[in-house]
Amino acid sequence: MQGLVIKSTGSWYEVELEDKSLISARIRGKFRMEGFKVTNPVAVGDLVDMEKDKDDNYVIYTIHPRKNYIIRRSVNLSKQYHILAANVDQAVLMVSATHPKTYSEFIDRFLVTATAYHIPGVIVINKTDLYGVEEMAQLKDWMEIYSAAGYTCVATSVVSGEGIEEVKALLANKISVVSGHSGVGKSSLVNKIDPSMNLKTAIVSEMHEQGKHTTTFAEMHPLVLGGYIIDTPGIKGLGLADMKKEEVCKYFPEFLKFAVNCRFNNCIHIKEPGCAVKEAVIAKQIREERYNGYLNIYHDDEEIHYR
Ligand SMILES: Nc1nc2c(ncn2[C@@H]2O[C@H](COP(=O)(O)OP(=O)(O)OP(=O)(O)O)[C@@H](O)[C@H]2O)c(=O)[nH]1
Ligand SMILES: [Mg+2]
Ligand SMILES: [Zn+2]
Repeated sequence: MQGLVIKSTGSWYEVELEDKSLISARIRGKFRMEGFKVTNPVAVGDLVDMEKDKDDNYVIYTIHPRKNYIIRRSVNLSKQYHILAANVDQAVLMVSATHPKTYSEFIDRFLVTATAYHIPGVIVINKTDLYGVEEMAQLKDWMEIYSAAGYTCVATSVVSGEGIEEVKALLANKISVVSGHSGVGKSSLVNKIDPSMNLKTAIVSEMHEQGKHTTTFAEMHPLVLGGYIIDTPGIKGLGLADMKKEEVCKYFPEFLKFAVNCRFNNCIHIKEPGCAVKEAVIAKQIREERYNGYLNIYHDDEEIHYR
């Protein structure tokens, strides 16, 4: 019997069967992940095979191969990892030009992480009803910059209804992780597209700030339009990706087609001679903001942990 794990408490898993009914299951035996130790072998988003034991309890005995997963260190600097979610179709970052303002640096970081996880990034720019001239210019810039980089962008307002149908279409029948700073309107947007969700606001997230030694378990909320929203208190910025400094440029998709023409094949587009990426920035084929975003991330060791 096959099912989709939609909630995990550590020892029990809530699994949705093909007929949409929910059951509780345990795991049997050891599940190993190659390369690193994990604190939770099964995560939300996992497709699993189960059978009933002699007491009629469901037992998970196989996890299907994952197309991707989001992990974080279970405790800062420890060697153990916690899998937050598996088989994610898209990582949606909700931002706003005001109340609160999201900084482009944060968006670039988020996209690097999502891209490194092989999860398509989507930017939802909310609260357009509050935008004046300056914020409208920011909105236009973001739309241009991130669309050109290959990411889907939508402008929305929970108040005016702008973009809501577009968001519905984006979320339908997909597993989406929704992130963004506190107050940008994540819960409001989700409640708007699916009033049955009735998501709590503000309070929840405060208790699970990043860096604390709490193990947070994600939960998938089924949408009436089909698909699921994963709202994980603790991964507002998708957590941290482990990568070498030199790898960061690989996760700026719009650099790649130019990078093949760099003189050195290990060019990281910082100060190498004959760098086609830097030439493309000068020729305005790559947005300067994105290149600067890259430099910021490259030179900053704080949020992304380098190996
Ligand atoms: N004007 C305006 N206000 C909005 C919009 N979307 C949300 N809000 C308001 O912004 C505030 C924060 O919204 P929430 O949905 O709680 O934000 P959140 O992203 O879920 O915040 P956390 O749960 O703390 O991470 C609420 O007062 C909402 O009513 C919008 O499009 N326009
Ligand atoms: Mg919320
Ligand atoms: Zn280069």
